[in-house]
Amino acid sequence: MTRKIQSIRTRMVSIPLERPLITATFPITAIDTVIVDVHTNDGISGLGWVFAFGRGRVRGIQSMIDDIGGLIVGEDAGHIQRCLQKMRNACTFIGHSGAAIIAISPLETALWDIAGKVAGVPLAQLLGGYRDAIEVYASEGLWLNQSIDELQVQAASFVTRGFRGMKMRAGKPNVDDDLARVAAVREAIGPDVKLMVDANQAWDVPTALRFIRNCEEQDLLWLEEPIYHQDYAGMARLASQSSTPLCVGETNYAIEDFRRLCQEGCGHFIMPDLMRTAGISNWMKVAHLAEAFHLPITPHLFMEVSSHQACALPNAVWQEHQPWWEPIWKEPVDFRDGKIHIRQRPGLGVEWNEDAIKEYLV
Ligand code: SMN
Ligand code: MG
Repeated sequence: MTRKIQSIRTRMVSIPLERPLITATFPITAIDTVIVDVHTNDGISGLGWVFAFGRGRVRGIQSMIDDIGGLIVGEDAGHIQRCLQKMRNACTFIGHSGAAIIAISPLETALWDIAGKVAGVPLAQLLGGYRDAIEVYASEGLWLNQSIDELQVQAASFVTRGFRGMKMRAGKPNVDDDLARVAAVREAIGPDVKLMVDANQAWDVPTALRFIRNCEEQDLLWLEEPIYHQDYAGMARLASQSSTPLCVGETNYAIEDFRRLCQEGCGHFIMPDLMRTAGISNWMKVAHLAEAFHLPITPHLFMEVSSHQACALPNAVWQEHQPWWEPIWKEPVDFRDGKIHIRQRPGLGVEWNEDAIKEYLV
């Protein structure tokens, strides 16, 4: 039976943060998000969302989603690859990265949600099924604008909440300050909790090497995006000299970019992002590509979707736990014992909290 895509609804919400966050490359004051619902002619609907920082930019992305989404109205909702190709082809002229690709992601994700509902199985199972829970690391804190005392208190609180890993940010003007902050967090959490550091592309190769040479005793699980994400040669040089594993990929878009990251030895962990891979299908291709290179993948953000993907993949490790969208869900993800457990519900298994959405609508 075919089921046609009948209509698409987009809404923009802005979820304010109690305290602005600082990363090495941009400040964050609110999570500006486009939420997307795709409806079929037999009453099944699927959802997706994307975000950026800055309402004007996000309004632009919403308008792209409205336009690109119009192209798949009338298509068979089960023809996900066909819809994806149609949407990508429509963007060839303006390019296969940035807002165009980001706009495709929630539409494609919603089609997978629909497919899961039609099959009556969780997305993790639809994608192949490997496990029912994935370990997560806390990522909602340890920002650059926190003092060392604040870092230590927050890091300890993550351990108390049951996290067995956490990620802190680096990229202070002086790299020795970063090293002191990492040492302070390690001291607060002890040797057994995994610690990751994200430099958000702030450094050049010599600065990254200075950090790497002096962080060895902190036993980091990975150092993320030490330098500019397109500097493949620099990443390969760093990776070959680094005693700390490197994690790369969250800012890359195309599967061809990921082929370079893998083939040229740019990192030890590959981190695909749901928005920048245009949704679930290409994200999974990146994960399978990494497997061919015997590299683990670790999902960037989007825990409500990517925990399903990770649970379908033998080479997935450590889902990022970032609860920015918790205020707009009816029910948060099932986080217990340091893991996200997949709920045995069809599709993504999440629903909007419409009352909350009304409150954040812009
Ligand atoms: C990150 C992603 C999105 C916004 C801020 C920080 C960071 C991460 O790179 O990996 O969580
Ligand atoms: Mg990152």
